[in-house]
Amino acid sequence: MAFELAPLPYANDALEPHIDARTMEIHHGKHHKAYTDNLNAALAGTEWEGKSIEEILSNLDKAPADKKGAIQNNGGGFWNHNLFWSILKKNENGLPSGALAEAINSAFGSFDTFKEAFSKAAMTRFGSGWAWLVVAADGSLKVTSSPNQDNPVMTGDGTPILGLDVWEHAYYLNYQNRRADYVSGFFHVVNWDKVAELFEGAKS
Ligand code: MN3
Repeated sequence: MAFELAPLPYANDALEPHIDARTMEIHHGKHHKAYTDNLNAALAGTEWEGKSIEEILSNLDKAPADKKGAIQNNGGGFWNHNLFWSILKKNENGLPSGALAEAINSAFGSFDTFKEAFSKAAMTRFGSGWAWLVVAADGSLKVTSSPNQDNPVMTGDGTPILGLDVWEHAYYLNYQNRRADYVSGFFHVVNWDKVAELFEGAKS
């Protein structure tokens, strides 16, 4: 069973003005679709066909040598964007609440300090990559970043519950070179209820 590109769970313009409709259309319909198609092509005819994406990403060292690069890049791209679409929603300046808010305060001191650390991870990732909030094996929250389409599932650094795509394709139409403005806009479109749900799932 090949991997499938799921439809966006909202309209292309649902995140405007922070993420524009045209960017969403191309990002999902072209970029994410290409990762999905290329992942399927790389897996076709290998013994990895039919494995879950998490199983694939956490066992890349066992991938067929001639396919490893394609599986890593496109498998990461497939997984990362699935997470990304799921945690986006206009939040009207809403903040995390409940157990997630407590865990953020406990790990970072305050929401603002967390936001600063996450924004710094997004800003200092040179070139293309992602910033992450992960639940580490001991249950604690950590901010990290990775290059290209790599992610913490591959490295065993924890379970991502929030991810920000800082590839230029994610913001260039609307923000051009102003990554800082894109990162700042991102905090208006984080679906904290979904992040809280992922947080609960990662702990159990
Ligand atoms: Mn992308």
